[in-house]
Amino acid sequence: MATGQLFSNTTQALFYNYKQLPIQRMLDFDFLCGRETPSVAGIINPGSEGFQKLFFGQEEIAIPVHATIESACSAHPTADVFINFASFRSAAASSMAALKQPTIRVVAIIAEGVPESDTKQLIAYARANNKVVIGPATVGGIQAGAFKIGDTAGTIDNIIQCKLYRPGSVGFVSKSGGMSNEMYNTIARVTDGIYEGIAIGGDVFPGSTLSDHVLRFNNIPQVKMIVVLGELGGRDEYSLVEALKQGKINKPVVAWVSGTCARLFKSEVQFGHAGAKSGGEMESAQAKNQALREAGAVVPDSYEAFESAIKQTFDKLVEEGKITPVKEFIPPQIPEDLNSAIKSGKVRAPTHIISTISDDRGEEPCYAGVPMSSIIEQGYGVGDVISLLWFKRSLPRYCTQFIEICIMLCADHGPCVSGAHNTIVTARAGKDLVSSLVSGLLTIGPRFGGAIDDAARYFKDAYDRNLTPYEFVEAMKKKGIRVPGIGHRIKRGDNRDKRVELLQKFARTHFPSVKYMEYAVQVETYTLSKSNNLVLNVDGAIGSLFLDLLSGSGMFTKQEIDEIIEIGYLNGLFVLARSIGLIGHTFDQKRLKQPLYRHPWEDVLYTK
Ligand code: Q5B
Repeated sequence: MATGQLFSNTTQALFYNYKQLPIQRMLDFDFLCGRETPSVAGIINPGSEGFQKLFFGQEEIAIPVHATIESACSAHPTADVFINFASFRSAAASSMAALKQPTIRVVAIIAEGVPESDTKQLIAYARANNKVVIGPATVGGIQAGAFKIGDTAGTIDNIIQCKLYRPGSVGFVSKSGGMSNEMYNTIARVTDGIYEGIAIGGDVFPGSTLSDHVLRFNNIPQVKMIVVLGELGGRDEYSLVEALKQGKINKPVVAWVSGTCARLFKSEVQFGHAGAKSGGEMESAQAKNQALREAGAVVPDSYEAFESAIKQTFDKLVEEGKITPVKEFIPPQIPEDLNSAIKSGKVRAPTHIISTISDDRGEEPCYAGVPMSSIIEQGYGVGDVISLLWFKRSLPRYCTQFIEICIMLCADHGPCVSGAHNTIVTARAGKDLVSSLVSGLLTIGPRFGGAIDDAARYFKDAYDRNLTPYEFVEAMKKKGIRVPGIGHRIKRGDNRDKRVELLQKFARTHFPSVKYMEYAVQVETYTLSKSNNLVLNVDGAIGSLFLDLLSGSGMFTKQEIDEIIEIGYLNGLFVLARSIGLIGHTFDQKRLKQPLYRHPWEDVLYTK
């Protein structure tokens, strides 16, 4: 066990297991104390490497993250404190690994419930190698104005109130972390504050004991008086009694052992900590307080009188000229985190994204305000979900059914079409599902599958302007634009596209009006008179029929229809539908274990 100071304002730690809040609190404390270097040199997050962004005052810094204790120690050889935030299951193994590192001097173990046999091994190893273990089951400790372990002393507001941003004259050690926060406050009220405070933890076998730290404080010149808060259970306080009796401690010790109320209970009571149970008479709070009193410590009659006992002892030291109370100063202000400032209503910040179609913040996600459970319970289909997420409204059943028919009819059109071909070639090149799918989707455009929006645009414009099919087609020809939605590579006037017929049949039965579709059919009649392949294709059928859906359903204003057409919603139907087929083609090729595709030379015209 070390005999003097454990920390200074240049001490740096390695933090095991990434926990944003306690690390940020350490860095905020550093800033408050005016430290030049952050007290956390590195983070060990088993299995992952990189950097973690955190604030050091107003600036963001990148703290290196290491995958192993060994790599962290070799990267930061001057970081000699290991703060272990591992769970109780892995705390012992990681603490032992840290103790075995030559660069590590102090290990603080936060976890509660570490097996006692494991802790005993850690203690034995630490003592044999002159290292210090603080904990398990502790918040850690603090050297005021210099270094803080994890969550010790709580929030920045509390740290400022307890004046922990600058050193005082009191060395404090307790078992309980929670009570140490309370005592930092008490001590700040009646003395010039803490020099160093340690919570050894509430386990039966703490890594270091109350007396270990009291003896250490005795050797630190800046510590002028020592405050000890023990608790019932265990015999740790008796080694302090021995040290006092043997004259090893020459600074005033004010002590209190809590748990005097245990005698009010008829049976043995366990108070919070694993080690805090009354056991035999020797382990009672009363017996330990008496023994400490007899050994020369200042021990009040009750916890309530503890504060005044500390005050009297401090005042006496001031009177004797042994303490010159520190000059107060106002510590720098820590910028408040944006999130907490927003939460408390102190500031407002603009959002960066606006969304109107879905919300996952409540108990269940909602699509356009409709909760997931209603979607399922009321038997919504894919068409209804599309109508909520794309059109932000519930469309009548015949409309959502039409959407579903479009999806089903366009899901696939064999392996030879552009999209499927690309997907197949990509899958055979060994690429993953998403790459294969995307490579097929990228072929969708003005010639293949992606002519629905333009078909709707041009048919609407021509129909609304009362152009005859002849005027429309010839005007397009003059402009050198192929009529979107007309023409197909394999479909002919005498071999119509079955999909187009099915869509038309459904619409004629269910739609209130099919005026745009009928116009498209008239255009087809004219184009077929020019060439047998200039049929109304599936894109043209969907484009014209969707115009009928939008205008005939009464669910959209004229302005909304124009916006839908202008933005171009309708190619989305083909993209969505064809994804089903392209995924199928990917699986098919993988299942068939098809080799890399190479196009045959014979199929290429090599020419100059
Ligand atoms: N001509 C589709 O052309 C295709 C004309 C035209 C006026 C036209 C062509 C076209 C508009 C875009 C469109 C969607 C490229 C098609 C789909 C999904 C699919 C696919 C599948 C599936 C076919 C021969 C002569 C030329 C041209 C003239 C052609 N189209 N004139 N308006 N629209 N259409 N795309 O057969 O005088 O000889 O120079 O661009 O709606 O993609 O199954 O494969 O589900 O996967 O290569 O169904 O029509 O004809 O280029 O040799 O032209 O006709 O100007 O006249 P072709 P070309 P000329 S559905």
